[in-house]
Amino acid sequence: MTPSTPEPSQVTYATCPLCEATCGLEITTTGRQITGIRGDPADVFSHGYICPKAYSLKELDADPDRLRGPMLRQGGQWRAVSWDDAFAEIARRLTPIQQQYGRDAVAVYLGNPNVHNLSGQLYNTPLLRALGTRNIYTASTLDQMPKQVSAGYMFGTMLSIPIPDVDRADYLLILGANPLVSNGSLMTAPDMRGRIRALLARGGRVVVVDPRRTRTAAEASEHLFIHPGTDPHFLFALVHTLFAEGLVNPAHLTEHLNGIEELRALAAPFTPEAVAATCGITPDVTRRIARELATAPRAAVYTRIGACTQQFGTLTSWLGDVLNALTGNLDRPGGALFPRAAAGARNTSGLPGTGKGIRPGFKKSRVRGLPQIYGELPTVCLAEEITTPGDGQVRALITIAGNPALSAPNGDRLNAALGQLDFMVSVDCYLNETTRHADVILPPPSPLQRAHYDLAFYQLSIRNIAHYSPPVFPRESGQLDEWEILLRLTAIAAGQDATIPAAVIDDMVASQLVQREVRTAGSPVEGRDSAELLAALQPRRGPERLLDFLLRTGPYGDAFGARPDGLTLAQLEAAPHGIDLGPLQPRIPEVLRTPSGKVELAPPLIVADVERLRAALDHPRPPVVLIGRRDLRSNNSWMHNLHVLVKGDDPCVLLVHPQDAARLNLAEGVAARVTSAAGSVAAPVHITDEMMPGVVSLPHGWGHGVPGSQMRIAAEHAGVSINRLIPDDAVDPLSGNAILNAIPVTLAPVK
Ligand SMILES: Nc1nc2c(c(=O)[nH]1)N[C@H]1C(S)=C(S)[C@@H](COP(=O)(O)OP(=O)(O)OC[C@H]3O[C@@H](n4cnc5c(=O)[nH]c(N)nc54)[C@H](O)[C@@H]3O)O[C@H]1N2
Ligand SMILES: Nc1nc2c(c(=O)[nH]1)N[C@H]1C(S)=C(S)[C@@H](COP(=O)(O)OP(=O)(O)OC[C@H]3O[C@@H](n4cnc5c(=O)[nH]c(N)nc54)[C@H](O)[C@@H]3O)O[C@H]1N2
Ligand code: SF4
Ligand SMILES: [Mo]
Repeated sequence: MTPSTPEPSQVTYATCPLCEATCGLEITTTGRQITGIRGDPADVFSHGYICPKAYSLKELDADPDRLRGPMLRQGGQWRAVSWDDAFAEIARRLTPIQQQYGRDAVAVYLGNPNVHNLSGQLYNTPLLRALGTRNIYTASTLDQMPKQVSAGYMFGTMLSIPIPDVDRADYLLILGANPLVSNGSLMTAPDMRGRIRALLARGGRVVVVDPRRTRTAAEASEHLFIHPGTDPHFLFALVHTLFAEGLVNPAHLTEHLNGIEELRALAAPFTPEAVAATCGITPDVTRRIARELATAPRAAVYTRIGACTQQFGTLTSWLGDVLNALTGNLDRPGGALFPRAAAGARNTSGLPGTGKGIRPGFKKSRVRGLPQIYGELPTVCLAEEITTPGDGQVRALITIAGNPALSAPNGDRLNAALGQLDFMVSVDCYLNETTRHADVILPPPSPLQRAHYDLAFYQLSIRNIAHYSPPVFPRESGQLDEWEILLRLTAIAAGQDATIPAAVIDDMVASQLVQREVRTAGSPVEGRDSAELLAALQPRRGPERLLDFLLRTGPYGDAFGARPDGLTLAQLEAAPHGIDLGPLQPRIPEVLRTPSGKVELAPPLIVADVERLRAALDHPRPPVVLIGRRDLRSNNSWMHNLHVLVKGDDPCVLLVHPQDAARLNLAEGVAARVTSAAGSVAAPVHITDEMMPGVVSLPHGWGHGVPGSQMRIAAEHAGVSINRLIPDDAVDPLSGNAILNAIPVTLAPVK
């Protein structure tokens, strides 16, 4: 035997793509083996911070259940096929459906990991255009759509979302978020625990409003229980108090605001006394919080998913920013500011200070008539669009990085609907609860085999950051990158030859992007020759070419020579720990894209919904309501096949307050039957006074082990799906967003 020379070990710096925090990782490898994953201490943003999910990337990469090649289902059996055969089959089945029933017959569902993936960010749009369907559904209407709508009306683009300046604030009012567990959302901020501790150490205060005493609440200066779904009443009472006590002081913003006097009138009915019983917060506490917010030197109100996924999600999202404006904290350091992202932000493109604003969609969903918002229909409509016969019925579905079978309301109904499709394609790495219904599955490479740049999250970040990371491992030979999969689907969707190589369509996508930009008024390359710019991007291809273009035409970019020291992708490649572009800076009025060029504090469609809110003050409260929660070692529905994350205590338990448990005869560790208008599940009870009495909680993303799925470890830790309990008949009307919290339920011990 000859002694083998040990392979040299190598270090790659990568951005963790799993959540919004964008932590820098230092990944050590030997050949195709990962020998270490740790936080990158030199990362300009995360400084070495990571959470337990980062380690799971190794297991995710190695997971034998993760699909490595295309799969085709025939006669109830799955078999591995070549890429060409997979695309040929898709063309054979999809095109006739488009031809016979029209473009709307093909629906698309885009899931959350698309926003964590350069391919999804850059190449879903060409596919959607080629499909030409109005049946576009995404996880956004299960999540942040209300915030996008309120931001759009107030500031002019959907991602102009004011971000709390956590590192400089003296006071934070947090509603419906648990960033110590979720690691932050619509607030990219690695190590929120450290940042909150620093805020408290400099004498600041953090107040958390939540029906559950969460980890974030436990870390805060004060926690207020609130009845689920009543945040807008509480926030309106704060607005009311500011006006009543002469505490409204927009300061530097005054000349940039429209609608202050309208707000005063709108807030009139919402006195602290009027909302007290509804919210479960006493008038003296409400007044004190209003005064604290108004008098803190630098404060921010932050609302997140618990505040979005409720009956009045858009009003709640709006009121948070109204408070930021009325207290003069909007757009000032230490308050809530707009990031200035290096690439891809609408609020850095075109002419500054004014724009078209946003308008609600003209198109409506076929069955229920709910409005299309930002080109999307509400995901709660998907099942009925599949099952209701008639012109425009959905007959085929493409899911990309989504698991609506577990993540969307009324899971039983949606699962039945998915089973009824004529044809379904999933771009996905697992054979799971959703993709088991597919006819063809096209798997992307492992997250460690692709480059990364957080196009979305740097638009929502507490500092301006730019960080590109290359793949840790090369792809296996023959494996397509996800953008190549999407472009081959694009060709099929456009009715073209299924064998057209991705590179050909990629050239068209790049050329269209460049041509659009040179025609954009206010662009740093306005009027330039697009052929010259395309040549300057050589020899890059795929996401790197598009990203380089977005960076170079972005606010820090080199504008292809016009700003010689400006940013390029090459500079990011030379900075493996990222580039810090500094703290957030005031951007009003330049950031605005409203037709008036002002911040619209009282947008007409939002104002029109206030009467519904006032009427809700008189509604009786159900005895028990259900809310969701997140767990640190979990990520929505799809990382439960990784032993490192699921070992230990069962996270899928029903949290119940001791008083409720006693009243309803529920015992610790014993299953309770939870029943709602939509369905019924049984889950083990955990009794804890961290819940508000009358409120119970289940996490989402569980309910594995269903027939036909192939995730062995997840099946051993199946849990139950909360979304079997969540009705799909009601939405926040302004955003079409699902209502996932404050669901009336009854509880009974399982005999
Ligand atoms: N009741 C209740 N329901 C909820 C929520 C809640 O709080 N309560 N939260 C909602 C929220 S905020 C969200 S974002 C949604 C999430 O809802 P979804 O986006 O529908 O579901 P995920 O669980 O994120 O599933 C992601 C899917 O993408 C696949 N995947 C992972 N990485 C990749 C990749 O790189 N490429 C591709 N092509 N596929 C990949 C996974 O295998 C999985 O099938 O759930 C929502 N549902
Ligand atoms: N570990 C982990 N991290 C994640 C995810 C995950 O699944 N696991 N998912 C990622 C995704 S897709 C997202 S969108 C983000 C979400 O990030 P966050 O918004 O921080 O999400 P949660 O941790 O669910 O926190 C929501 C909080 O709202 C509370 N809540 C529920 N109903 C109400 C209500 O009516 N009013 C108020 N005031 N509070 C309410 C819940 O008790 C909970 O504490 O997290 C991301 N990060
Ligand atoms: S906090 Fe998010 S980005 Fe950071 S290591 Fe954990 S999963 Fe990755
Ligand atoms: Mo989400």
